[in-house]
Amino acid sequence: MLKCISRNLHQIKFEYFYQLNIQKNIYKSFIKFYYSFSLMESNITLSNKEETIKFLENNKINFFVEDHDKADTVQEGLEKVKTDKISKDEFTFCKNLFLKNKAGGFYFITAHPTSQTDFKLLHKLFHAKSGNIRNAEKDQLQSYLNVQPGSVSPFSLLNLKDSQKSEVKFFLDKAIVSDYIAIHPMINTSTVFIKTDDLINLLEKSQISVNRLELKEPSVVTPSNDAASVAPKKAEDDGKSKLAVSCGKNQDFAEWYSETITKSEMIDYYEISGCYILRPWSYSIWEIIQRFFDDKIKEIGVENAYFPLFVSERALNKEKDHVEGFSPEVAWVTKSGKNNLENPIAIRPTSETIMYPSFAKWIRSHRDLPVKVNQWTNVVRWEFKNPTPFIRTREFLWQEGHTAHSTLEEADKQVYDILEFYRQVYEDVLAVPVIPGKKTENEKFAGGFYTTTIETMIPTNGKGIQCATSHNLGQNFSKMFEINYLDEKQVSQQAWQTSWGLTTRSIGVMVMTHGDDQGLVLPPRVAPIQAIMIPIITSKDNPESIKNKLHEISKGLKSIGVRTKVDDSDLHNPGWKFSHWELKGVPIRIEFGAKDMQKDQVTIVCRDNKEKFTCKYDEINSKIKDLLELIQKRMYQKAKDELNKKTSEAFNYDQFIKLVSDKNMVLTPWCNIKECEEQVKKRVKDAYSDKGDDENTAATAKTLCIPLEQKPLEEGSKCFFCEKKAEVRVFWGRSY
Ligand code: 86X
Repeated sequence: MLKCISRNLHQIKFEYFYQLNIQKNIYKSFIKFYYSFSLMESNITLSNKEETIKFLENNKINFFVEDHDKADTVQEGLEKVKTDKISKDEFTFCKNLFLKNKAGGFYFITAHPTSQTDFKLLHKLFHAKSGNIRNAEKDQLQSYLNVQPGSVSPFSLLNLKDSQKSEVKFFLDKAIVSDYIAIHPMINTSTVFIKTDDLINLLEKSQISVNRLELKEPSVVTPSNDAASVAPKKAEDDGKSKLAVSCGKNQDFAEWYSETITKSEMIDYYEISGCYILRPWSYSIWEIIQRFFDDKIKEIGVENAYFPLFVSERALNKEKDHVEGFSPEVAWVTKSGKNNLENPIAIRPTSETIMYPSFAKWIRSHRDLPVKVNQWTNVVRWEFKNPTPFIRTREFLWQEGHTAHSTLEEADKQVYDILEFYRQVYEDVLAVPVIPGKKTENEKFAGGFYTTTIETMIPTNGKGIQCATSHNLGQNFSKMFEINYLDEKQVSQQAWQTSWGLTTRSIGVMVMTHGDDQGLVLPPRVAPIQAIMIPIITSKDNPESIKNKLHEISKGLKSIGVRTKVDDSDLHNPGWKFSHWELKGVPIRIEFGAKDMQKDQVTIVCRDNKEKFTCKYDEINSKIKDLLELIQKRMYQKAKDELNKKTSEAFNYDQFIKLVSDKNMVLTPWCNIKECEEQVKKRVKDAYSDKGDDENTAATAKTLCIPLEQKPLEEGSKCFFCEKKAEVRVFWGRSY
């Protein structure tokens, strides 16, 4: 009953929100009146830029046009579309989506480039069942909008025939508030800057209603307002329903992940898209990772420091290759209070350009080398792809290490020492198997000489994921920043540099690797609580004697370094507590009641494989200590077996695409040529988009790494794709 009411309330809230979200534009009635005697001719056709411009001129619209290189994606558009006629914040370059629903209708959405437009959100906003909204087909783009993929813009809506107008609903993102809107005139080598109001008028005049849409989660249910705020009634307090994850990991992985990290109290959502709150349960995992890695790097002479959060435009742009391709992601501070800053300053996306001027000052002679500095900080990268907590977020925590050396060999050693520490963080601490390797030319950090990486794959969705990277920067940065030193012969030399980073993504990878249908499963080495102790008290028992004994056992365990907690609160019954701590992934549960007490024993349950057994008092300490190590190993082995099962070899494209589609990480003999990699990516992308398959359209294959350990290629091995001579074996995967 309670559940039922709460669900209905939720529904009402949802619908109310929905009505607020999608409001008919207020201009509508006014425009209707204003234009009632001048409704536009129906069935116009705009086929190209010239016709579009002519059309705007005929309608006496003020606008201007800028030509540019072809911009096939929003990202490219943001980089290439420029004007000096108005300032950056006076216009919005938009992303446009043409979608179809199962009922045969279409949605056209013009969104702010930073708004979320993932299918999960769209299904929620349009009350659609998962999978019912998809990208429209290429031939529908043609027959409805008369436009090629990549050039879709609201202008193409003017091509709708009268008979089609009722089939297509147009939505303009509420986040578009600028005076001007920047959209392609039927072709993406050119952009028209037009007043947003003028565009709305034009569309309305053509009998296309403009609905405004708020691209935001309709509601966020967190454990705090879902489960915990409802005082548990004993009868309902079975530890299921409100607390538990509502779907299986294999059923709907994205939903499973989102519920697992919120209900386990790792993450809370935040009102700014792409930013999340790390609650103590996840932050303390980060602290354990920090402690482990920090100790390791200090052993090889790295020192911690802290550099400022801000970077000037001049410094940021000093090394071209470094910023190239990244610039749309840089977040800028442009104001203080109401006043514009004379020189806007960027928030660090990474700190090469912040640290290296200091390196240049500090390094004079070969005796000053090596310099090895690390900092634990936050960074901001304003990503446009779908954010996912831990995995891809706009602000994240990391360590970034930067070193300078007098020889290339010393820099090489530094790069690989760090890579080995990263492997240990993942394999030994997080129990996640990884593959150390080198990035291909395409995938390496452009500002550097070569990039090493550890990679893994999430077996549930088959996506490859970069876990951490360690770069040899060569002398690129030392040239630009003049990091020079005098060698033994007093000759000026340029330093050799490295940089390396590990982020809070590691927590997300760990959750995805080990979690199960009941929620988190934490490897003992990172579990904030390793053994949760729950008293089982019935009305006949003396609660104090049971609780006291548990506290005594807990104290003993603490004294040998086990992280324990006695959950003796009276608020919840044991069943609720079991589910709660299971969901939070605590590796060991110790149950203790009157029956156990009579036999001088406790009952132990393992989170990972659900095994249950008893243990006598005097054996508890050694048993728990061993068990934690056993669970750690068992979890690693299980993850490793699953990864192996989904790792295969392919020797031609047909084998390759089958395996990639079947969520495998694929090792192939390869020519190691840049263009070949690009062609593979394109062919895979086309193969999926032809299918119009939602789940797969986002998936493209890319190289993960050239593994450091690989068996030698056989005589005469050919590249699996272009059939030139194979030079290496490379791992491919679907990409995040
Ligand atoms: C690349 C390189 C490197 C130190 C690491 O991978 C480890 C730690 N840095 C990071 N990278 C950028 O250089 C970059 C630059 C800008 Cl301006 C940006 F907006 C985003 C970036 N993302 C990654």
